[in-house]
Amino acid sequence: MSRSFYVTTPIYYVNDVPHIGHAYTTLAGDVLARYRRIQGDNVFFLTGTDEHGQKVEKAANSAGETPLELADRVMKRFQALWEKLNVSHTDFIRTTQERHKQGVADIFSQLIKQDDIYLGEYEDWYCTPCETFWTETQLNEGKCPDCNRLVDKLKEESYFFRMSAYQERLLAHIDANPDFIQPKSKRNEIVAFVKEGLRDLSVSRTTFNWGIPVPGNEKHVIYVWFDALTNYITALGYPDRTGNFKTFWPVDVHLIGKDILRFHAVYWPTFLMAAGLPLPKKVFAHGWWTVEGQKMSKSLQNVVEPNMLIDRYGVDAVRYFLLREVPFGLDGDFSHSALVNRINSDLANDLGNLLNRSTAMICKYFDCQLPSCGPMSDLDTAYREKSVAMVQSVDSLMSELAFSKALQSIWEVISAGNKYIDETAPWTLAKDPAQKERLGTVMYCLAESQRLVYSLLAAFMPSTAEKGLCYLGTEFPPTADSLSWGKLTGGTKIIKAEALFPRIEEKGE
Ligand code: ME8
Repeated sequence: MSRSFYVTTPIYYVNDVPHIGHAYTTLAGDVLARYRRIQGDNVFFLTGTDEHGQKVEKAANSAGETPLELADRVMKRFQALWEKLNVSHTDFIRTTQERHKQGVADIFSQLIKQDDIYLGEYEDWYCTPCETFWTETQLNEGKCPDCNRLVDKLKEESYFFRMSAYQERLLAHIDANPDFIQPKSKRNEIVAFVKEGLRDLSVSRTTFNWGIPVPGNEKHVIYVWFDALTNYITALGYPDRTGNFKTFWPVDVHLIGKDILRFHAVYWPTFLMAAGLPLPKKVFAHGWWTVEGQKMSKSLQNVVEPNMLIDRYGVDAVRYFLLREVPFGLDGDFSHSALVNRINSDLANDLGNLLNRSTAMICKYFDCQLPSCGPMSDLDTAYREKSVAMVQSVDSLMSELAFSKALQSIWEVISAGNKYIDETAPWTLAKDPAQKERLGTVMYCLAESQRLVYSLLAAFMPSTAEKGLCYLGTEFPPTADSLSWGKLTGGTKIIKAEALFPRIEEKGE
């Protein structure tokens, strides 16, 4: 039976349109999902939209729409972008869907029943953009410590979740599961935060209506983060515990940005503990993108719109750039010139040229029929070993979510391929009929190594990989079985490749 693998992205707020930050997390999820599928896993890849809460209600009011009209409109923009980015999600959940609302109400009722949620009164500072309560001491000169905006004083009757009761269990869990929160620096931040003491958490609001009503007390709506986090199980059919829930829970990895780590590494696990459900295996917080050195923001008008990037540079160049440029987990900077540099050097020069040169030679010297592999020289063996080692190293790097390093290790083999051509000098071999078999072996090694390269790239750049594999006479998508040396057979029809990535002759902006 195949292994099951469940990966999620955050569900994005519909008060903002998608930008490269959202695209980044979703692409990371897609690459992981595609990679696990190649490995033969039964994959569930979830994304969606977070449609409740005061923030969405306010945005709808100022746009002159109902919150649901706003959600319907913006949700479609997310879906359209995921399609354009070639994202292969299994499901797209909206928090306004019945399946979700019922699941949230169910878990909330359960926690009320067992007294993990109780009715009390709240007085504290509230940051609406962040949908977060702060105590007086947490404020930064009277402002929200996360976004530095003004906060409001709120006093309201509220349901509370007994988060304080789970503090020690959470610390013990983090301690016993070193991989639970990643990267490590973030794990340390969370441990320090929890050790300072967890307060009970306000999990309902009475000051606005746009949310899921508290079962049995409709004056209250459920706190948007309680509502949103629960999507990860309602999408699997919870409270029904058969079917997808049984197959996929606990989740293998929640991919998130570092801005929402506390919700995923403190609130969510304690909700799950209270509900008697297993905790996520891993929560991975990636870094933050700035743009040309500045924070991306509407007011600076520097928000990078992914549709524009895709139209200008192509979907696979964008996918490659975002995952290659910055080690997953660190902050990074987006600039057009860096993107153009990557396209010209990594994609056009290294990757594209190697395929062009190799397929052109196979067509020229062997009439587009792949020759068989004859006896191998030391050069050939070294090239083969490097290619085989790449498959192993990508596998272990992917399990660490080290996307950029995985791409680097693929590119080492691409560079080795270009060097191999220079060292074996096929054009010289071609002049001597006695070297025909030797020439054939070199061509075989080039094709076979690149078959492995494109098979691994299928996770990162699916359409490029499909083209590459087609030129090499191989089927797409690749399978785990195809990830070993020697699968191409002599006589395979090779197609002379077109340029996969034409050079971009523009100055970066
Ligand atoms: O927080 N760099 O939704 P959201 C990198 N609805 N990633 C970025 C980014 C940037 N500059 N900007 C945004 C929410 N992101 C909640 C989540 S989950 C149960 C509820 C990405 O629309 C990153 O993944 O504000 C971040 O965590 C997410 O978008 C926040 O999206």
